[in-house]
Amino acid sequence: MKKLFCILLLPLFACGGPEQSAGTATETPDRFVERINRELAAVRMDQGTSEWVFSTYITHDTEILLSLAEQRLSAWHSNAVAESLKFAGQDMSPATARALHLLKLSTAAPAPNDAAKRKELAEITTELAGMYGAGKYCPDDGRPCMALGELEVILAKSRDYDENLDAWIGWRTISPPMRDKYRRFAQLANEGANELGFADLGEMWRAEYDMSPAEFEQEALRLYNQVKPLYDELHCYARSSLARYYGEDKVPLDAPIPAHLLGNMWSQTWDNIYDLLEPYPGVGDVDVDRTLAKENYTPQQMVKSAENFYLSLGFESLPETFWKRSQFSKPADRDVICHASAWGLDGGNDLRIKMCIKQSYEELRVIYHELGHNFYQRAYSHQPALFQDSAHGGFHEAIGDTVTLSMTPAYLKEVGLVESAEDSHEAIVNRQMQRALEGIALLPWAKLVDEWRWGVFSGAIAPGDYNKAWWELRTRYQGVAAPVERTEADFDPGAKYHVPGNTSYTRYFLARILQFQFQRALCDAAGFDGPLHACSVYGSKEAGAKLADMLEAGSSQPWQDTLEKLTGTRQMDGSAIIEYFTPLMGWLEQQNEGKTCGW
Ligand code: X8Z
Ligand code: ZN
Repeated sequence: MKKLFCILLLPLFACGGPEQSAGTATETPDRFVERINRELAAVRMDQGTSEWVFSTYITHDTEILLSLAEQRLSAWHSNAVAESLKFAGQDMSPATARALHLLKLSTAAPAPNDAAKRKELAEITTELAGMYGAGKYCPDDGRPCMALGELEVILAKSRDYDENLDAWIGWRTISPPMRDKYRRFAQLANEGANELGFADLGEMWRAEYDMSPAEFEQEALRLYNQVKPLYDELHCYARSSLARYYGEDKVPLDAPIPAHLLGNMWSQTWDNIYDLLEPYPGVGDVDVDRTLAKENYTPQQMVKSAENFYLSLGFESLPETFWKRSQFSKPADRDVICHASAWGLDGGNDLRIKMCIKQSYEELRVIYHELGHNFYQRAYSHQPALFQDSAHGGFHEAIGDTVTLSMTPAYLKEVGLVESAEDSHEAIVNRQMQRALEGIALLPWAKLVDEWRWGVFSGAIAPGDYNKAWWELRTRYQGVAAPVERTEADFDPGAKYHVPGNTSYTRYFLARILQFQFQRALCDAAGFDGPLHACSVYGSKEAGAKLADMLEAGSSQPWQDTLEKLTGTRQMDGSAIIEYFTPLMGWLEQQNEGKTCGW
């Protein structure tokens, strides 16, 4: 299946599943789609449960079991698509035509219709996912090996240039062995995409937006140009603050920022270095970490806090099985894929999250994010299997992100996560800075990850230039630079989950724009009257009903229809994010006046 919510989903299911029956010569398009929906539910169980076991217990054997399930899935998919071709040009309802279109797109790694290649592709994708999940940095100076979680803590908390550098370089020792496998993966998946009628896998990924792939590429660029001024201001301010702290020899004022100093392994979010960038030191209480530590929140309590938010909107409690089957903590005795994900197994009846929760505000927000996926999965569970998905990938990612916008100081105080909810201008600017370091910092990164993959899949980026092209994009978009020389002996894209995990990334870029549009609409529904940044829809049944309405549609209609129903517009649009950050932007422009910005 298509990779949705950070779930390593590959092609569909298998030949010979229990529910599978051959089509008849007289089968109508409607009947065919009904049958495919039935089969799909069964094949998803097979693949999904195998993937869950693998992801929560990475071993040689679970890797084999997952790879076999992926092969069954892709065989089923190839077969189903081939069968669907007999209806080409026939009269059918728009819903049936849409279902056939979605069937074709329902895999993130289409396998060629050939048993040996299917096997090779499934083995490579499973192996890559396992390499990332089990990846560790083992220093050669006698220190113990470190997993990603530990290295991330160093980057988040250490303010020592060299200590950060060691963690940053260390994590990237896991990915060079992925390079050749990734090259072969691209070859095989491209061949699969060709068989489905696409020029390459990138074009296939861009075909899921109810517009042509070329139009979508332009659309993404249009949106990026709309929000880029926000990032440029933030970058300028962050660079000068870092230069003050580390010295201009380490952080030159006219060059990209060294990538290991922004508090995050990929420089994708910068809120961990808020302490270095706080506009008005000590004003307002934004320190949720302190409360979590003081009250020693358990992972379960953190998840409950997130669930409570959704319940306040009128959603039903998560099922008992969610609490029994989810993985909240990193098991001590085995390798798992810690990267957070939300699962809607059994057609959305068996909801779970898989995380290695740490006691921090950052992680609390990830939990709110993941539950957004789960509530979406449950809301569309009544749809036929081919429509059990979000309106487009960005919608799935945007639900929990929208909810986090309601985590205003007033909300955090109400639920006891901060002590005071000051709303002076200074406190607002501080609070907005914290949010921008998360939401605005992500924008260029979220744009570039797939630009790199689109280039790889189309051949515009040759295997011999994988790393060079990666760093060109990172510098062009993010204005960051590798702190040490990188060469083609490295494979830095592989050190980010979504590349070996083959999850498309444009969804996060779109979500970061949509979440503000959604929030504006929900705040209107809640009857909120005030600046967007101050709105929390916590407790609003009206906002909840509007949200639920959108979620229930799943992917049954073009996303433009779904967006219009919630927001009144058919276009994704950056004006809400710009409106939201107005106070901070005014402040940043003042701070940056007279500075040399850009890189
Ligand atoms: O992968 C995720 C989620 C899982 S769907 C935790 N995100 C991206 C990332 O971590 O790189 C959320 C924001 C961006
Ligand atoms: Zn997500």
